[in-house]
Amino acid sequence: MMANLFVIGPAGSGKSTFTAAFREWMIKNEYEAITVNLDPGAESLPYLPDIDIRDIFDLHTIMDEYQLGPNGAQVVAADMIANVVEELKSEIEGYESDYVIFDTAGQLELFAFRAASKFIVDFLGEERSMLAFLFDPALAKSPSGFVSLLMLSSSVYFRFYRPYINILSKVDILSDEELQNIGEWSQDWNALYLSLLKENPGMHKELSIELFKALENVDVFRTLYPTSARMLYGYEDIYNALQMISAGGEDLEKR
Ligand SMILES: Nc1nc2c(ncn2[C@@H]2O[C@H](COP(=O)(O)OP(=O)(O)O)[C@@H](O)[C@H]2O)c(=O)[nH]1
Ligand SMILES: [Mg+2]
Repeated sequence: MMANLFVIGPAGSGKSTFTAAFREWMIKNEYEAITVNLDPGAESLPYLPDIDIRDIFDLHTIMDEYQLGPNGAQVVAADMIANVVEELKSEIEGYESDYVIFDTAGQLELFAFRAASKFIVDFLGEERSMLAFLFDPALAKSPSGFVSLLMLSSSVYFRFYRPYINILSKVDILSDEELQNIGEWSQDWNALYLSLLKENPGMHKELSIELFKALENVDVFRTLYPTSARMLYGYEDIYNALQMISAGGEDLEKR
């Protein structure tokens, strides 16, 4: 059984650090996992990727070749990954690893909202691909930020239409109270609705309860898995959740 996990989230939400920490947790627990860096613009990474898109092409060459600045080059690079998926796929297959963790481009929209990415996910194994969407505490700790992340996470789901889990990163920087609030909002639309009104009392005019009920109907209120890379905390629950999704509850064989 093989699984592909695509790590997605806003810039700075902790994707690369999550990739490093989850890999480390897996190896420690004697599971096989490899990492793939899909961010051609990564300056430095907190792990040594087994497979690295930067070995195939790099941003500076694209900037020179197409006369683009760094932002334009990032967009071109995001699309260019689609041209090298066969190469990526055979490299990945060479590892025969159960788990493949993909770290995606710093800016979420470069991965989530470019046509190439859906193709890449499907080509690399539609049936075995899952998404992990990271919630950055800096945004998630306010009700309005939390709602934004929920919607962004479901946009990504609609884009790829693969099973996904929501992950709260960097919980070591949150107070107990903040953590508790976030936990409630993630499960209970009414708690979120009330907190949002408290934050922006004027909002009651526009904010319809129907919106929240509709969000609940598309299953956005779900477990938000707390993690901290700094404390190597939370990865077992994530692993178990992914196993439930990918193998119908089966445990991976130990090496
Ligand atoms: N305190 C703390 N900081 C973290 C954690 N995970 C990531 N960070 C920091 O958050 C920043 C962004 O992380 P990075 O993985 O580069 O985010 P990316 O842009 O989504 O890949 C870096 O400064 C990380 O050191 C964590 O669990 N705890
Ligand atoms: Mg990164």
